[in-house]
Amino acid sequence: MKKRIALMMAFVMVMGFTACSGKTPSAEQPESAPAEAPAEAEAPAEDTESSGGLTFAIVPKQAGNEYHEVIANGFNDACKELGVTPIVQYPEDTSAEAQITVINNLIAQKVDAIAIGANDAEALEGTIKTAKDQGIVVVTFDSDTKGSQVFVNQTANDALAQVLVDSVLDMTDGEGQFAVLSATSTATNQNAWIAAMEKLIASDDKYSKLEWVTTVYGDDEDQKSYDEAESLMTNYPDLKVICSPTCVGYVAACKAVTNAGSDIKVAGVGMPSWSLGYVGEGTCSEYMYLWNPIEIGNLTVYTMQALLDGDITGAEGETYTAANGKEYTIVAPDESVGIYSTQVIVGDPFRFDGSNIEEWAAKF
Ligand code: RAM
Repeated sequence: MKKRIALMMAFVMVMGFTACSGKTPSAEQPESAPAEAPAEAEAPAEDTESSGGLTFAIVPKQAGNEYHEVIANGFNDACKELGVTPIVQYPEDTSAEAQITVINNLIAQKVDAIAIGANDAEALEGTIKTAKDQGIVVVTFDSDTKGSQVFVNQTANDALAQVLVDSVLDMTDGEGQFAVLSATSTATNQNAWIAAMEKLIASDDKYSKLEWVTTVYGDDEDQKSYDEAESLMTNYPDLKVICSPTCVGYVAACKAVTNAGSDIKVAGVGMPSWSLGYVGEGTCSEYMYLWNPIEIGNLTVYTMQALLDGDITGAEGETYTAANGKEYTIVAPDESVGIYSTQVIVGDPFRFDGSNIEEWAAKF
């Protein structure tokens, strides 16, 4: 048992170091940035309160998915700006158990605050309670779980559901079959977005001719996601659109339909740097959406600091000025789609197409 724990400690430490030493994407505003560009990271004001000697840890969903590495880079940058020591520790796999192991190690290290991109909506609750009982601040980002003090949500669920469903409506020309290619079946964020899409489709007649044939799970693994996209093409010969609300699934679907020479269109959220060549006129995906993952990492740190400083408790309706100078309001949970924590929203979904994808691919 001791040996197993020592091995796991070694794993998370190595992963932590690897992530910390990763390249930091530039967050400078390009001169030609579109008017409604994803929010840019801004230099925070000097922190004078409680940053001395603090250690903040981040536990993303998985190693090897650059989306999470970019968030971790934003986390590291903001920690540096506040004079906080950052720790980035990836779980061994995408199970809740692997995250629990990492969180227990962080509790033992007596860190001051932990941010979790949760792989399960409920299974981490007991471990989070242990952390909070010891005075550790716990927030979630990217994907929520029960027990978090605040969920730093990349974008409002309804806003994302709206652009995803409208993309499907547009790419199917208003009617026909589409399928969703998700990440893991327990990912809170994926399930929240899927639930919000279902609610939206049921609420408006203009979506009544869309046929949602199935939802499949690529587990945010490149090959599995590609294989799932191929199976969709085989199993549903009349399929018009694959909608993937995960960066890994989105680009895998783009590759699968392009390699097959299929007419199927791909909608969803993607990383600009991965999606070059697949987004724009004449490709499988005229446009896609995302937000600025660097800012998720930044705001996660600022929110942890605000909780530690006592500026907020995490209650709905509280407002705070983050270290980037922007004011944020804590909004209600959305239990109807599986979000149990109060939320702070990073920004709106931003549309990437042939006109701007190259510019943003240089950043993330
Ligand atoms: C994937 C992950 C992540 C999600 C992004 C958009 O990389 O599933 O949780 O938020 O895509």
